[in-house]
This record gives sequence, C-alpha cells and structure tokens, in this order.
Amino acid sequence: MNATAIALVGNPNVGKSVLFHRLTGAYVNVSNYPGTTVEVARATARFDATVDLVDTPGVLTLPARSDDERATMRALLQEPLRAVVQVGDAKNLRRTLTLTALLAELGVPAVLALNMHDEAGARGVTVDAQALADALGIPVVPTVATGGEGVAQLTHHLAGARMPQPLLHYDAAAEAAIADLAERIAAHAPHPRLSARGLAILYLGHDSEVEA
Ligand SMILES: Nc1nc2c(ncn2[C@@H]2O[C@H](COP(=O)(O)OP(=O)(O)OP(=O)(O)O)[C@@H](O)[C@H]2O)c(=O)[nH]1
Ligand SMILES: [Mg+2]
Repeated sequence: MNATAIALVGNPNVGKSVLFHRLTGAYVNVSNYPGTTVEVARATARFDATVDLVDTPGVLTLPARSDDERATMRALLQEPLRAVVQVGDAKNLRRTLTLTALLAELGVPAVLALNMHDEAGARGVTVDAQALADALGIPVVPTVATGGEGVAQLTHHLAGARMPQPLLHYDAAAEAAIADLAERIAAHAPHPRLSARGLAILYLGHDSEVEA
C-alpha cells in the first residue's frame, strides 16, 4: 500500500470502475447496473508509482445510509487521501453537482471528471467545463472512460487538484450548530485530512461511520 491515495468517488453507474482500470490497468467488475462495486478496490496509479488509486462504491448522497455508501465513507475517512476525483455523469449535471457540493465540505483537494461526455453530446448536452471549473473552484475535465478520451488531461489536472470552496450555506441555526460541533471536533478529535466542518455536517446528519 502506497503512502498516498486518490479516491474515485461518485454516483452509481457513472464509470468510476472503468476509469479506475484506465488509470491503473487493474481489472474490477464493470456493468451497466448501479451498485456493481460494493467494496473498495486499490491499485497503483500508472502515472505515479507512489500513489494508490482507490475505486469506491457509488453513493447517491451523503451522509452515508446504505452499506455501499458506508464503505465509501470509510475509505474517505481512512485512506491517506491526497485528492478525490469525483466522477460524474455529464448527462446528469444536477445529480453530479449535488454530490460535488457535499464532497466540497470535506476539505479535500478535488477534481471533477465529467464522464460519459459521448452520451451527453449525443443528447445535445454541452457543458462549458471552464465556466463550471471557475464556479466550483476545482478543475473540471470532460472524459469518456470507455474510449480513454480526457484521461491524459485528467491525470495532468490531478497535480493541480484544488481545495474546493464551500458551496452550501445552511440556515443560521444549522450553521451555529455546525460551527459549535466543528470547534469541538477540531479541539478533541481532529482528523488528519478531513475538515472539522465537513465532519460536523456528517455527524449532525447521523453518518454512522463518522459517528464511529
Ligand atoms: N458511453 C459511455 N459509457 C461509459 C463511459 N464510462 C463508463 N461507461 C459504461 O457505464 C457503465 C458503468 O460503468 P462502471 O465503471 O461500472 O460504473 P461505476 O461508476 O463503477 O458503477 P458502480 O460501481 O455501480 O457505482 C458500464 O457499462 C461502462 O461500460 C463513458 O464515458 N461513455
Ligand atoms: Mg464501480
């Protein structure tokens, strides 16, 4: 196991495992059904032998509720993460960006791979990746994992993974509760990589992995 890791995280059935294969050469199960990956897989990155790539089960939302989501949350908590690559379906930006906002709270450098660009194009969906990157504060790279398009650019942008800006603002009472708990987490149980604010939000949402 390498000393640093990059996790591929995203909604179910968006191409995380195909991309994992592209980036590592390691084979994992791939299928056109959501929920194919049920546990974490790890392999050395082709582009950097000191980095492990970590494939995770798809998550619908956070805090984690299902066994799959809990396995992904465990990986986020325990892996020596240098960055997170969110893999998103370019055809389904609303769902993708909802998860982007939730992941941004974790305070881990991130890159968004907008995968299935071929299918999005076939449906007439075009995404201004640069405008999206500016709005999110992280690199956004269109990819077609099955054909390998954009994978070199993604690898290139991993070096420039940036700490996302918080994208969500809660009401005053929730923000006060988050701030209070984050302060106590920072004082008594700081995490080496994840932000106290992000952990507080997940804890208040009863994420069992974060509670543990
Ligand atoms: N057209 C197209 N199909 C893709 C692309 N990337 C992946 N696929 C297909 O999408 C399906 C899902 O791919 P997976 O890699 O298993 O997706 P996953 O995100 O790992 O799915 P879970 O593990 O279930 O969360 C497979 O049938 C892939 O061949 C892409 O860029 N374009
Ligand atoms: Mg998978």
